[in-house]
Order: sequence, then C-alpha cells, then structure tokens
Amino acid sequence: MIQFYYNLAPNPMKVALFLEEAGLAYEPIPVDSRKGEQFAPAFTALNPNNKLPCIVDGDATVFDSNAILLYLAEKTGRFLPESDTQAARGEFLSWLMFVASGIGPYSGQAVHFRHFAPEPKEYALKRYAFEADRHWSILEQRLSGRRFMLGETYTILDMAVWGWARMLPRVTGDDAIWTRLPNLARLMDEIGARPAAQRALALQDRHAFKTEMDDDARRAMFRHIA
Ligand SMILES: N[C@@H](CCC(=O)N[C@@H](CS)C(=O)NCC(=O)O)C(=O)O
Repeated sequence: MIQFYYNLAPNPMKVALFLEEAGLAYEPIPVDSRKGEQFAPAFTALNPNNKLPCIVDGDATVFDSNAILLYLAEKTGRFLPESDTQAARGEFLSWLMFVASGIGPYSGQAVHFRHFAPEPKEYALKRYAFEADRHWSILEQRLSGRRFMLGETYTILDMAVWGWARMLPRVTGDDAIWTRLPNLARLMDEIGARPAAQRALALQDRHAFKTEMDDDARRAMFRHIA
C-alpha cells in the first residue's frame, strides 16, 4: 500500500487525483504545515525539502508532485501520452516541466505576495502576478482547439494543471478569471466532473487541518521571518 503524505494544497491534490484515477490502494497521511509537522525528523527523512506531497511505495520514496505523477504513471502505465515517439516524449516533458517549474512556483509566489506578505509589497506582487498571469495565458493558448493538454488523451499533465488551476481565483485575485480563461475553465469542468476528482477533493473531509494563519503558522510556513 502506498503511503501518501499530503495536505489540501495544489501539489498534493494533483497526486490525490492520480491515486484515485488509477484506483491504487493508498493510505493518506496528513501533514499539517500550519502546525509545522513538515519539520518532524521522520518526515524530513522522507522529503528533505519539508514540503508536501511525498509518497512511500515499498522501498521507493518519491517527493515533488510532478516527479510523483511521472513515477506513478510509469509504474502503472496509465495516463501517459498515447504516442511513445521521441518527439511526443519531448513535447510531454516540456509541458510537465513547464507546469512544475513555472506554473507552480509563480502561482505560489503570487498567492504569497497577494495574501500574506507584509507591506511594502507592490513591486513583488506586480512581478509575481504578472509572471503567473503570463504562464496561465500560455496554458490557455495551448488548450485552444485541444480537449486536453496533449490533445484527445487525458494524461498526468492535465492532472498537474488541475491541481493548480483550482486556485486561480486566489492566485489572480479575480473571481471572474474563468471568463478570461475559457479553455482552462472547460478543462476544469471536464476534470471536475470525473468521479476520481470528486473522491480526491473528499480528502478534505478526512482530516481537520489547521485553518488559522496565526503567528505559529506564519513561523512554520514563512521561515525567513521566524
Ligand atoms: N516542488 C514541490 C513544491 C511542494 C510545495 O510547495 N508544497 C506546498 C503545498 S502545495 C507545501 O508543502 N507548503 C508547506 C510549506 O511550504 O511549508 C512539488 O511540486 O511538490
């Protein structure tokens, strides 16, 4: 049985979606980052980066959400591109890394500066909001005329996008964002209607994570100010 260390944030939720889509047996193990549980020595031994998600699958320990998606897809042979030419693999890896190294980090920083950073923050917020927006516009364009990120086949790339796209109103501060990104909205509706997505989201009923962003939570999550 796979041990799945998680909280309800975008990166763990992509992995929850895969586990549910593939019907893999897993044990969800909550790690409450607002309580600093990600720094417990037993967790650091699994993920030296002290972040979620992380999985333990027999003798394999895997951290970083897109690495986990790729590991699970290769293990099961599910939700990979249909074509296995070098060209198709190159296209797939480009988008997977674009989501891992662009969409995730810029969106995460946009959330940080929009919702949590102290003033003055105008320059930083402007930069990260602009870069997050630019990255999302590229995905919106990519989905124009394509049902999924790679065309007609639903892959881990779409799961990686889904994890973060759920946060778009919070990333952009714009509740009407879906009217500006109609292709992404369509993808979200399609994935959101899948029973596996609903089961992944139901993880939120299994554990009461700390919701207050009090001084202790800030010290645990924003260690540069601790
Ligand atoms: N590159 C990592 C980033 C992981 C990450 O930032 N996880 C967030 C949740 S989405 C987290 O654990 N935050 C708690 C913290 O930063 O202490 C991945 O894709 O898994």
